[in-house]
Amino acid sequence: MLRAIAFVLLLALAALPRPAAAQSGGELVVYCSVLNDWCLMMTQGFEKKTGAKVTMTQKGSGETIAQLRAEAANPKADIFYGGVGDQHLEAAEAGLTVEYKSPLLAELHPWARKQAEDSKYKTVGIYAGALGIVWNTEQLAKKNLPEPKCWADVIRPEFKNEVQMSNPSSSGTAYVALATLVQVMGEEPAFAYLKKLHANINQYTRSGPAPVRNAALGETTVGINFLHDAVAEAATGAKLKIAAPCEGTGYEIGSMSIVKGGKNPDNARKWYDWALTAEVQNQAKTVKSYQVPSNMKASAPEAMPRMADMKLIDFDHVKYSATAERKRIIARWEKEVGSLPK
Ligand code: S7P
Repeated sequence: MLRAIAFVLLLALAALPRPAAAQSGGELVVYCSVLNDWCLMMTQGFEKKTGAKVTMTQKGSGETIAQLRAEAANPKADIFYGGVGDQHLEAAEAGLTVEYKSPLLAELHPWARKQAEDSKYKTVGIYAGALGIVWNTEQLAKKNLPEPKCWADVIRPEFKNEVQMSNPSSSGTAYVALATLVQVMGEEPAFAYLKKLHANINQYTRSGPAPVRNAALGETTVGINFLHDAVAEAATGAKLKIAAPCEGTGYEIGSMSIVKGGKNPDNARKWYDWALTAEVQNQAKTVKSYQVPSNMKASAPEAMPRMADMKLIDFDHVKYSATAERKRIIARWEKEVGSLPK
C-alpha cells in the first residue's frame, strides 16, 4: 500500500512544471549595453528560441566595462552585448573576453568583420552609428538660436550653458566624441575646442544617451550624441532635429563579446550566432533602435539619414581604443578641461 502511495506521489511530482533554468535550455547571463527595450526583446527572444533562462542587466558600455574589470577574478556574465566597440576592443586587450569565430561572420559587412579581425576574434561588430549634434527645435526657437550644424557652432558664445554631453570618464559615447574631435582637428586644436565647449556645457552626464533624453524633455537645448538615439526619441514625438557635423564626424561600431570565465559558454556561443542573424538584427528597429545592422542581409532603418550621406572620418578604432591611448586622452581631458571652473 505504502509503495503504491509513493509511486502515485512520484508521478504527481514528475508532472509538476519545473523552473525554467532546469529545463532543456540552461542559463545565460547577459550584460546588455543597447537601449532597454532592445535588451528586453533580445532576452525574451532567446528564451523563447532556446528555453534558456536569461538574466539580463542593462547599463551603458562605459559602466559595463568597469564592471567586467571589477569581476575579472570571478566573472558573473557570459555575454557583453552591444555598446561602443572601442570598449569591446579594450576588453579584448585586457583579456576579459575570449576568441570565437562565428559561422555567421561571412554574412557581415566588412567593417563588422574588421572589428573581429582587429581583436583577434574576441569581439565582432553588430551595428554602426554616427555621432553628431542634436537639438530641441522648440527651445532653439524660444531662445532665438541658429541651428548648430557644425562643431564650430556648438562653441559659439550664444550657446553658453545650452549644451550637454556625457562624461568621458564614464561614457564610451563621450570618448568617441573626444577621439572624433582629435581626428577631425588634430590634438592641440581639439583640446582648445574642448575648453571652449566646456564653457557652454550645462552638464556632463554619466551615460551616453542621457543628453538626448534631456533634450527631448527640453532640459538642455543641444546634445552631443549618437544620432540614432535622437531619431528614436523623435519617433516618440520629441521635438528634436539632428546634424552630422559639417567638418566631419566619427562613428561607433557597436559590438558583442563572450566573457572569459563565463559559466555558460555553450549558450554564450548560441546567443552570439543568433544575434548575428539578419532575422534578429532586423528586429532592432521594431523597438526604435535605429543603428545600421552588421548583417548584410538585414535592412538599414529607413527612419535614419544614411551614413553614406554624412561626412564621416576614417576613424582609427585600433589606435583610439588602445588602453594606453584612451587613458592618456581621458586623463588630459580631466586635467585640462573637466577640472576647469564653470
Ligand atoms: O543606442 C544606445 C547606445 O547609444 O548606447 C550604447 C552604449 O551603451 C553607450 O555607452 P555609454 O553610456 O558608456 O556612452 C551605444 O553603443 C548605443 O548606440
